Amino acid sequence: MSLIFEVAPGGQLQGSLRVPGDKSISHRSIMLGSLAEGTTVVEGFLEGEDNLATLNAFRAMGVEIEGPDKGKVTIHGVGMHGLRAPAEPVYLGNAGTSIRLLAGLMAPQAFDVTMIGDESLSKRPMRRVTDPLTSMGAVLLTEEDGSPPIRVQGGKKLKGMHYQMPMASAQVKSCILLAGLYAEGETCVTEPAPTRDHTERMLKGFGYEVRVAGSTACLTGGGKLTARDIDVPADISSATFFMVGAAISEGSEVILQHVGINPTRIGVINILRLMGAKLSIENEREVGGEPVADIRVRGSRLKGIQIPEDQVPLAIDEFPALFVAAACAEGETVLTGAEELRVKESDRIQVMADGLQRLGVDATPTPDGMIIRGGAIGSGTVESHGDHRIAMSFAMAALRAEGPITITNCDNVNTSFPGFASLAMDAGLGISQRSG
Ligand code: SPQ
Repeated sequence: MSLIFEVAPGGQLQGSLRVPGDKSISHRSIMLGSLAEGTTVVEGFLEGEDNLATLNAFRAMGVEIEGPDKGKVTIHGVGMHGLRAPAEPVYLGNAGTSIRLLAGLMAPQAFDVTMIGDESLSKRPMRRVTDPLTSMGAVLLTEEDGSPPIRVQGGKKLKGMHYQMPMASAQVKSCILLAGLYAEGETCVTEPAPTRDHTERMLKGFGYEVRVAGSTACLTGGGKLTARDIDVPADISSATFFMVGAAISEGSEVILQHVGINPTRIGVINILRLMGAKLSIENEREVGGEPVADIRVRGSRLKGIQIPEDQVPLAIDEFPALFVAAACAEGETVLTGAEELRVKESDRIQVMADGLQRLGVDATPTPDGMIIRGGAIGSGTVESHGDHRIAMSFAMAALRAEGPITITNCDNVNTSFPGFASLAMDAGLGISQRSG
């Protein structure tokens, strides 16, 4: 039995909404809070399954963590060397961020750890982190094809290095920097394009010196983290479903409250604006080292565009929803330079192309992107392949569909957006859930 979304066609989105906390920042708050000296209180923590997996991993390594209770988590940090060997393999569910960042943190520990995940995580590539960690002196074993489990052998001394990342990945960058906290000397990571910088910002917030110059971030191992309180903004990746939903449906108007608008995450805003969306950023402010704003979106006629490649890493998780926007736009939208989409929770190029075609949309997958010609969206059943972002994107497509859309295998929406269906229903989406 799995969760199925049934979404009635048409309608509008209205209202002032607050989507749950940022998934990337919530993961990092548990990791750094656990290793800090002192007590870290986190507000706005995302109580999604991915973040709970991270939280449980640190509990299993001896960290006392209270909550979550309505987004509040209190972490009693154990210091850089206070973690204890977990009694069992650490289960990280669907969370790519968790396993990859933890690989960096586990590699220098004194004990062995095995990290496992669900069916989707067990297929995702880990060499992107195990190869550079091995160069630093770590010993990590994966399956022959580089997929999890990751078995980390403890007791290794790491040496700092300068790593030139072959792909734009915040997870790889963060993994190496976190390992660098324990390494001898300096660890630097140079990225080929800007990626989300929550790790660097949060490390600085915990009092750790991170030197950023251009595309390179460096730190020196052997320091300590000092506890501090964290206010997690609403996740722009979750807000995206409502931004796209409002933009594609005439008469809609939504305000997304308190959304994180870190410049390394705002590709979706830039791309929707290029497509002609009526979108304004209001009440900009800074909360705990991260920029935050309210985002107002009104329904409008969108036009197809060539998506600038420099926006790709800044909108990497937003493409399933942006493909739906492209299907509703006038003319052709072309995405290139986004081959990373093929190694997410699902192959997001193929799975979105299959679903859109199923609904009668002219969508052609390419090795590194997609070509979509906007037009009518039909009706039918689409398979989410257990990918939360695919499920929520097709739910929003129903706003412009000619008939109902059924989406199968939606349980994993809870990994990043618990309460999605009820918030969407309150905003006006004709969504219901059943198991089948
Ligand atoms: O954690 P996970 O499963 O990898 O989650 C995803 C998502 O869609 O929620 C990717 F599938 O987000 C990643 C994102 O794509 C979260 C992330 C981070 O917090 O550092 C970075 C991005 O991944 P990458 O591989 O580009 O570094």
